[in-house]
Amino acid sequence: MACRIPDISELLQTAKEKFKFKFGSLPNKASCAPGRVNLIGEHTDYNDGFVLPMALQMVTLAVGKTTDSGLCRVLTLADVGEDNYVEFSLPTEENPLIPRQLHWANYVTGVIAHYFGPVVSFDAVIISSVPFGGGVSSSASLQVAIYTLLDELNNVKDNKVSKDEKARRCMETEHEFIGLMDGIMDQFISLTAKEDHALLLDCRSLENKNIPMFDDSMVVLLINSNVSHELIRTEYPKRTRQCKEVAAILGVNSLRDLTLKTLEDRKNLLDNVLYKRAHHVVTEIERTTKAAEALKNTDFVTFGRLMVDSHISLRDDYEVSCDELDELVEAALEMDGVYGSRMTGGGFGGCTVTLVKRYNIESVIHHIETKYSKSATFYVCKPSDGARKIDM
Ligand code: GAF
Repeated sequence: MACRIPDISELLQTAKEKFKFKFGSLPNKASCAPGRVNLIGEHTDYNDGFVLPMALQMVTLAVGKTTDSGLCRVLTLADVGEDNYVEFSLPTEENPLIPRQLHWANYVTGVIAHYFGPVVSFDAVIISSVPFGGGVSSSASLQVAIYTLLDELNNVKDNKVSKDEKARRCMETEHEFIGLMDGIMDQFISLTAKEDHALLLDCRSLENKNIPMFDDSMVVLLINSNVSHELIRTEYPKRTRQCKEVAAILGVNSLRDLTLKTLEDRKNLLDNVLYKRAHHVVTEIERTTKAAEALKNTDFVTFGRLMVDSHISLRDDYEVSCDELDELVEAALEMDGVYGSRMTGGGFGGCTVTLVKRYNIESVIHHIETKYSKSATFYVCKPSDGARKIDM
C-alpha cells in the first residue's frame, strides 16, 4: 500500500506545539522546502550536464522566532540518530561558524554561514516528511528551508537575492560544511519547482524550463528500498574525482564538453573504469534532453525506455546501484502498465522512481511488495511547488 504523506498543516501544527514546549512561546514565522525525485539525468549535475527532477509533496518545514539572546537555538524533530538539539552563538569575524560534530546541525550552521546578509539570533524547530538517507534530498530541503526561514526572520523581500544565487549558496554549504562536492540539482529544484511540472535544468548555465506533467493517466511511483545511506560515506566523492580525472586527461573543462564520438576517438587514453564512468555521463546527458522532449510530447513510452537505459548505465558503467535497487527495478518492469523504472539520486541505496499507468498502480505496488526481499516504502508522488513561506 502507498504510504500517506502528512499535510503541511499537520507538520506545522506539530512544529508549533514543540516550539512552544521547548521555548515557551509560539513561533511567528515558518517556511518549507520540498525533497525531490530526479526523473532522469543522474550524476550529470557536477559534470555541467542536464537534469530533469521534480519536487515532492514531502517537505522540510521550519518554524522560528527572532530573539535578542545572541544565540541560535535549533531543535529538529527528524530522526537524526544523534542529539537533536543545538545551540550556538551568532557568527562574528573573529568567531565564524565552522562545521560541528552534529551532522544535521552542519546544514543549519552552514546555511547561516553562507546566508547573503547578517543573521539575527533566533529559535527554531525543524520537522520533515522527506525520508532521511533515502536519496530524495532530505539535506537540500533542510538547507533551503533554513535559508527561506532566515529570509522570513529578516523580513527580506522575495527578489533581493536570485534563486540561482540562493541555490549556489546552499550548494556551497554542502561543499564546505559537509565536504560533499555535489552538484546544484537538489538545491535548485527545491527552491524553484513549480506544481505539476518537472524541471529541465542546464547545470552549466542554470537555464531551465518547466515541463508540464498534468497527465492524469500516469503516476510517478517512488519506492524507498530502505537501504539508507549518507552520500559522503559512499563512493560518490570517488565518482566526482574520477570525472575530473577524465576531463583533465582529455583536456576538457567538464564531461559536458564531450560527445560520444569525441569520447570514443580518445578512448585509448583512458583505462576501462574511467572510460565507463565517462560513457555513463556522456550518454546520460543525451538521454536527459531526449527524455525532456518525450515528456513535453507526453510520450511516456519513449520516456520509460530512456529511464531503463539510464538505470542500466548507472548499474553497469557508473556502478552506483545496489542489489536492492536492481531488484526493485526488475520487479517493476515485470508488470503491465509500467513505462519505465530506475534508481534515482546518488545511489548506493535510497529510492527508485517508476512511471506507471494509473489504472494499474495498486497491482504494481502489490507485485513489487511480494517480490522485494526486504521491506520497501511506496509513495505516489505529485510534482509540487518549491520553497515557500507559510502563513501562520
Ligand atoms: C546527489 C547530489 F546531491 C546531486 O548533486 C546529484 O549529483 C545526485 O546525487 C546524482 O545525480 O543527490
